This record gives sequence, C-alpha cells and structure tokens, in this order.
Amino acid sequence: MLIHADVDPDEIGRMHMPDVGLVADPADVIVGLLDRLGPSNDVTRARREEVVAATAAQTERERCAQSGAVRDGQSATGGITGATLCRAIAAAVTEDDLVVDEGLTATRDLRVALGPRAPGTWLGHRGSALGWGLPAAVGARISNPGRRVLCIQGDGALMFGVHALWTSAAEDAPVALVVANNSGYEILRAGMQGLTGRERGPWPGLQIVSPSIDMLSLGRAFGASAERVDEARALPDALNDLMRRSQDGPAVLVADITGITPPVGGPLDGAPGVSSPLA
Ligand SMILES: Cc1ncc(C[n+]2csc(CCOP(=O)(O)OP(=O)(O)O)c2C)c(N)n1
Ligand SMILES: [Mg+2]
Repeated sequence: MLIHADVDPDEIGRMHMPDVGLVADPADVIVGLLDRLGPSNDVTRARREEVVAATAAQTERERCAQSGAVRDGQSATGGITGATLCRAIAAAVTEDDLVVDEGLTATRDLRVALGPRAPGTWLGHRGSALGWGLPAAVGARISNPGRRVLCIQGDGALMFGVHALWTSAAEDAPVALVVANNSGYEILRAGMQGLTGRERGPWPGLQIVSPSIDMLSLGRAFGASAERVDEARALPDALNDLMRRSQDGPAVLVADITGITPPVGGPLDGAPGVSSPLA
C-alpha cells in the first residue's frame, strides 16, 4: 500500500497517486506506523532481508545493463563509465580534500566509492537547481584557503554556473573541476526511457551535440587550465595532473563519459494523453 504523507496538501498525489494521502508531518506518520507494526519478529526480519537482497540484485542488474559496460563498471571499449570515474576520483583525493558533487548520472556511485567522509569534506545533491556545484566549490575554497577542492559537474549542470571559474581565478581561490561530459541531459533521457520504454525518441533538447560545446576553450576563456581525457586507463594520471594544476589556478579536466543510465521511473499508469505524444 502506498501512503503519501506531506505537510503540503498540494503535494499529495502530484507525482504518484497514493492509496492513502495524509496531510501530516511525515516523521510523526512514520513513528505512528512503526508503533502499530509492533516490535520486529522473525517474519519481519526475514522480509527485511529479502527486500535488501532484492534491492542489491536490482542495483547490480542495472549496472550490468548499462550499454557498453560489463561487470564492475568497466567499459568494453576502454572508455570511461560513470563507475570508472567515481572509483578513479576516490583514489585521487585524500581524506582532507573537499569533494563537491553535482555529477548527476556520472556520479551515482561516488558516495559508495568515496566511503565514509568527515563532515565538511563532501558536499552534494542529485539535481535540484542545477548550477550549484561550481559556485559552492569556489565559495568553499574561499572559506578554506588551505584545502584542495575537487568539484564534479555534469556538462549540462556546468552551463548554469560555469562563470564561477572566473571568480575562482579572480579571488585566487583555485579549484579542480571534473566535467562529466556525456553530451547531454542524460538523467532526463533516462527518465523518458522509464516513461516510454524506449531508449531513444523524438525528444527535443536532451542532447548537447549540434553544435557540441568546446569545454576546453570554455574553461580557458574563464582563466582556467583545461585538459581532456576519454580513456579509462589514462584517467588516474589525468586526475593527478588536474589536482596538481589546481594548486596554481582553477583547473578543468573534461572527462568524456560512455554508456547510458538505466531507465528512471516508470510509465504513468492511467495518466491520460501522456504516453502517445512522448513515444
Ligand atoms: C535550473 C535548472 N534547470 C533545469 C533543471 C532540470 N534538470 C534536471 S537534471 C537536468 C540535466 C542535467 O544534465 P547534466 O548536468 O549534464 O547531467 P546528466 O543528466 O547528463 O548526468 C536538467 C536539465 C534543473 N534541475 N534546474
Ligand atoms: Mg550530461
């Protein structure tokens, strides 16, 4: 049974129609539900283990389903998958470095790859108001002058705040920036795939290809040094070089990402007029 509790009545049923809608503080609702369920017993514990195992298996299936990727996130072509990028970043940073994540689909595995971090050494969101990442990284560097700061931005998200590179140079607050470049708004494509069941469709505006954006020139235009990497085996050296360059001024590494993200969400059952125009 789907229960949707929200303090805002307008939110209830806005995305998915619940079986029960409750205008209430979700924390109180959860406490009330737990009270009614009573203490856990063997049956509930077994059920919980089942759900955890099924979720882990589903996650593994999604990883393997990424086109061009095989087990363990390695690209069959030697290109850079999101999983490869995350592992390489985790190896390139120290526990004192500040990591700022606005990589969206490319950094789905970053939190796991990084492992536990001390408060104040990892900042992230998964896509609210795009463009937050780089300005946040520069601001963090200004308030932590001695700290190395590594920011990861999706190529789309970067367009909303790229000028912060200039601030980084002008304020002598250098940061390292990895651009996770998949030439488009991949999270939105994955959402459309979830909605329609099709990998591609006549969906305008999801790719940044014609023309593509010259990210190296863009970085240099704002006073940063800039390099590109498109092979997994070259990534560790490219990241070390990025961190070294970032000691002298804002530094950009454009990492071309291969593979596609598993579908996000599902069809809107019964929503009139949704499926045909999108498919
Ligand atoms: C200011 C703003 N505009 C638009 C959106 C809608 N939006 C959410 S994710 C996304 C795509 C992000 O693309 P990118 O940063 O390249 O990451 P990718 O999905 O390719 O991993 C867009 C356009 C938003 N969240 N915020
Ligand atoms: Mg993108």
